[in-house]
Amino acid sequence: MTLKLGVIGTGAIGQEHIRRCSYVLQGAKVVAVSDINLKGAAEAVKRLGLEAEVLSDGEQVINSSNVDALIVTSWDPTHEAFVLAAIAAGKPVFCEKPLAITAEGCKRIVDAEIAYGRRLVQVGFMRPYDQGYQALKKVIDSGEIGQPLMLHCAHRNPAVDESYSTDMAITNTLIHELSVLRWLLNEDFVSAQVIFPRATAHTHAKLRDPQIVLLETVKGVRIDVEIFVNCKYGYDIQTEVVGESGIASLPEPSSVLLRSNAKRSHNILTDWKDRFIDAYDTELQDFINGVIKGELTGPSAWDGYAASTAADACVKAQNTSGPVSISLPPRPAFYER
Ligand code: NAD
Ligand code: NAI
Ligand code: ISE
Repeated sequence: MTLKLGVIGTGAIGQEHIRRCSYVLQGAKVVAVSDINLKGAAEAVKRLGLEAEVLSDGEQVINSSNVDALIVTSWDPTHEAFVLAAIAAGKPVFCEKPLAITAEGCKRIVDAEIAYGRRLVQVGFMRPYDQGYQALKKVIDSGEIGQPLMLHCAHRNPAVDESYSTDMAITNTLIHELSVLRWLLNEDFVSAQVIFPRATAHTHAKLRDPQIVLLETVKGVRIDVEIFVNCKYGYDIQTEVVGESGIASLPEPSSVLLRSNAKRSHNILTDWKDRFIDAYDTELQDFINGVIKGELTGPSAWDGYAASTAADACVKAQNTSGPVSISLPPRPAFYER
């Protein structure tokens, strides 16, 4: 069976996901796309050599009788409505992070999916599919460094444009850590605090950059995450886990050690597309296989809701001096793995 996909949002990651579904992965083809920038969508279809219809809006893609499943890669504030419409149409949907801008929005999706009676939603949290994160989790779970006590993390992007605002450092960027660290430690967060160091001269009026987010988990693990989205030098993701008897760090992407011009050096990546390229392939193949088998097992709407519950607290903490508590209701049996 070839799964017929509709893609809503043909920007940076939309085009990347279309390319991988069309030329890298097995079992699917893109048959329809849409974007509020219709010209951009038409150009993307041409550039990527697709035989896909360009429809005038996302609703048309969702309700097209030719489309079996959806990929939502439009801007963050549009995700919730498209996912709810996909559930209403009874179609599986892979939605880029965040599932919705607020926990309230994610909860509406969780409620709609439970009412539908079967999992239809996978969220684009790709880091659990990354071999580096998998190796780090294996070390933690083996007990080799004892119980995790503290984590030091960094999420650095070279630059963002003027549409990126202070709250997006949480809802658009930190959301990856809010999700992957729950998975890595197998526990939820109880509080968040945000600290603003001296601002970089490379930021703009709407963005306080960098930020430090301090998180606490149910078992008392303390986590600091530096978010620095105009760091200039590269795209750099760091996670160091300090345990009772040792320290485990996320592996660096492999790169040749160069001795030249009186220096020893490694290249640093500059683009998120390259840093997790294999993980994006694996997460989407998992989605395609899951839809064909009728059983989705990747990051769920509940995972999207849990991450956004913590994100809500972080956004509140950006405007509060002390910690803000985080409270997640028990996971419904529907989402037990
Ligand atoms: P982008 O701005 O390059 O692309 C977004 C596209 O969506 C644009 O082409 C825009 O015209 C279109 N769009 C906006 N509203 C729309 C609507 N209502 N209907 C149809 N199309 C619409 O952004 P991007 O970098 O591709 O990011 C897209 C999404 O992917 C975001 O939600 C982002 O958070 C997510 N993302 C995730 C990762 C990751 O590492 N998982 C990386 C990049 C982006
Ligand atoms: P982008 O701005 O390049 O693309 C977004 C596209 O969505 C644009 O083409 C825009 O015109 C379109 N769009 C916006 N609203 C729309 C609507 N209502 N209907 C149809 N199209 C609409 O952004 P980018 O970087 O591709 O990000 C898209 C999404 O992917 C975001 O939600 C982002 O958070 C997520 N993302 C995830 C990444 C990951 O690592 N998982 C990496 C980059 C982005
Ligand atoms: C982008 O949307 C992503 O998801 C990238 O993975 C992240 O590093 C970046 O900060 C976001 O803007």
